[in-house]
Amino acid sequence: MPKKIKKINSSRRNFLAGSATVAGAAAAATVLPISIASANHTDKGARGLPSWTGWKKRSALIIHSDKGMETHRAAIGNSVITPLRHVYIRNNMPTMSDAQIGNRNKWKLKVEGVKNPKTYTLAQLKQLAQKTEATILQCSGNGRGFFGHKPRGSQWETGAAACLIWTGCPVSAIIKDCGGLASGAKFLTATGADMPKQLNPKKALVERSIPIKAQKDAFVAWEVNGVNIPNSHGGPLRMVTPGYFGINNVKHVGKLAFTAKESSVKYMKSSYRISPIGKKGSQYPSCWEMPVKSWIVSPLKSAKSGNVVVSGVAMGGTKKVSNIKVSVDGGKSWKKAKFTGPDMGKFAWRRFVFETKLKPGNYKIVSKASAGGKSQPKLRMENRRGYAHNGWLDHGVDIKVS
Ligand SMILES: Nc1nc2c(c(=O)[nH]1)N[C@H]1C(S)=C(S)[C@@H](COP(=O)(O)O)O[C@H]1N2
Ligand SMILES: [Mo]
Repeated sequence: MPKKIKKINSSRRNFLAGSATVAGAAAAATVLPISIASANHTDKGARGLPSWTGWKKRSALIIHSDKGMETHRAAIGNSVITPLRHVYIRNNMPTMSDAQIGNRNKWKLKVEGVKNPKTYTLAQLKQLAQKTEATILQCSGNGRGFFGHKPRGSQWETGAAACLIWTGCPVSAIIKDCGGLASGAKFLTATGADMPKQLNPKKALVERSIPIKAQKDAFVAWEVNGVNIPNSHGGPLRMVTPGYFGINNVKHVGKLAFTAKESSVKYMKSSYRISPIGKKGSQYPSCWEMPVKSWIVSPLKSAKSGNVVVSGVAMGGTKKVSNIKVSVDGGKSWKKAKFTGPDMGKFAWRRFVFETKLKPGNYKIVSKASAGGKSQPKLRMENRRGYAHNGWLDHGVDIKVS
C-alpha cells in the first residue's frame, strides 16, 4: 500500500514538479508513492485547491470549477513530459477516495465480450503483460474558450492537455488471455467505477466505447510519470487510449467489454458529439480521434527586440507529427521550425523551437503542424459544445516587442 503523505506542501511533494525529464520521473517513482484522500467535490483544501487533489501545484493551474482545472499555458514545462503536479483535471464524477478504492493491487477489472470472460486483479494484470508509452491526454473541449458563441462548459484555452508516460497492460494481451474476442465485437467499451451508487447509470455512468481497431494501442495503466496513478487521475487503474480524446481515457476503470454496439449511456450517446451549433444527437461524430494541433508556449505577451526564441508543442493525434511551421506575421508567411527533445513516438507531442530576429513592434505569432499529410486548418470548426478545436489562428499569441 502506498504510504499516506499528509503534508501536501512538503519539499518532497515539490520534487515531483521538477520531475519533468524522463529520468527525473523514473527517479521520483522510488520516493514518491501517492495516495490522496477525500472524494468531496466541493471541499476547498489548502491554497484554493480542492482537497481531493491538494497535492497539485496551485500556481501552475487555472481553476475553472470544482470539476475542472487547467495548466497555465506557460506551465506545461519544456521537457516534453508534463510534470504531474501541473497536469489538468477534468471530472464528470467525483474522484474516488482511498477508502472506496481499498487495496490497489486487489482492484478488479471485469472483462466481457471475449471467448472466456474473466475478472482480473491489478496484481494479476501486472503479471500478464506490460508496456510503457508516452501519450497525450487532451480534453475534447480544450480550446473551447476561443469559440465565439461561448459554448457551455469549462472555458479551456490550451491547458486541458498533457503529455504523460504511462505503464500498464495492453488490451491486446487481455484479449489473447481470454481466448480471443467474442464474435460480433465492434467496440471496446470501458466503464468507470466512480459513479456514486444513488445516481442513474443512464445519466451518470462514465462509460465510453471506441472502435475495436483501437484495441491494438489501448492499455489499462497503473503508473504515470513513474508513480502510481493518483486517485484524481483515475487510479489505481485507468484506460489509456492513445490518439483519442480525454474522455475515452476512462478513469478508475472497472470493466472492459467488447461489444457489438456503442454504450447507451449519456456520456456516449449525447455528450461529446460534434454537432452544429443549435443541434444535438447521437447521429453526430463522437469525440474519438484527435486531430493534428500545435500551440506556442513562449513568449506569451512580450519580448525584447533582437533574437527571439519562440517555442511550443506539436501533436499529430493518431498520426506522427511530421512538420511544424511558425509565422510572425499572423500567417502571411511561414518558416519551418525545429523539433527538439526526445521523439517519444507518434502518440506523444514534440516540443519545437523557432529562432527569429524581431524589431520593436506588435506581432501575431502562430504555429501550424502537419501529420499524415494533413495540416492544421486556419479556423476552428464551429460546433455546439466547442470540441476538437485545432485551428491555428485562435491558438496564436499577440506579442509586443520592445
Ligand atoms: N471514470 C471517469 N473517467 C474520466 C472522467 C470522469 O469523470 N470519470 N473524465 C474524462 C474527461 S472528460 C477527461 S478530459 C479526462 C481527464 O483526465 P484527468 O482528470 O486525469 O486529466 O478523463 C476522462 N475520464
Ligand atoms: Mo474532457
